[in-house]
Amino acid sequence: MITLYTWTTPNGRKPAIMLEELGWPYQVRPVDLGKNEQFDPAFLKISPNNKIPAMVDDEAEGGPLSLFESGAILTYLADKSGRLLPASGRARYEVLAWLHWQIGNLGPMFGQLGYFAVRAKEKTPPAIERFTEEGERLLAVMETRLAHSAYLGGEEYTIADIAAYPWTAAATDYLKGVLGESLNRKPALRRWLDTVGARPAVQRGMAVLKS
Ligand SMILES: N[C@@H](CCC(=O)N[C@@H](CS)C(=O)NCC(=O)O)C(=O)O
Repeated sequence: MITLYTWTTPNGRKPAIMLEELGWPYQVRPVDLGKNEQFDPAFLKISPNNKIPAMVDDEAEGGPLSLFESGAILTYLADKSGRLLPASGRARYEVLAWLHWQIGNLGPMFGQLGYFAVRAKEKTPPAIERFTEEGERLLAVMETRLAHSAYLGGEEYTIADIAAYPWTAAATDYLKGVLGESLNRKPALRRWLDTVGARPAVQRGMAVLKS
């Protein structure tokens, strides 16, 4: 059995979407970030960086495997299933490049933008400006890529799309006030959002822990 430790945030959605795509049974353990449960010592043993998502696979080769970092979890599940990531060659590295682009860019920048523009009680204009500019730049990077490629990692839907979807969808929702206009001027990106968002597994993964 796979246990997914997660919460209702974009990073937490990624492995839920992947597990829904695979159709594998898994149990969800909520880690309520609002109650600081990510700092619980028991959770720290699974996720030493105090962040969700994390995952334990009791049936991993060689014994139970505990993993943190969404990129590692997605890669592991893709390799274990043989799906949504080419097994070798150039196509694999192209997908991994876009997966790592999401982990190192889209997630952290949108996360900071969400904090400064939406969640922070005290507003800091230079920080909002800096992360809005960076957020718009990243949306433009996606638009350029998707104008020439059906999906982020290439012509097939892969874990690179799963990683980027929950964060990009935030620009239509939680971050709409700061990024919505910029997103509306990006037809290739809107087409990708509609295509990926129409997948039943994506809809189920996005709904995990939503009451
Ligand atoms: N690079 C990590 C980022 C994980 C992350 O930032 N998770 C956030 C939720 S979206 C979190 O757990 N925040 C809790 C905290 O910062 O205390 C990944 O991709 O898994």
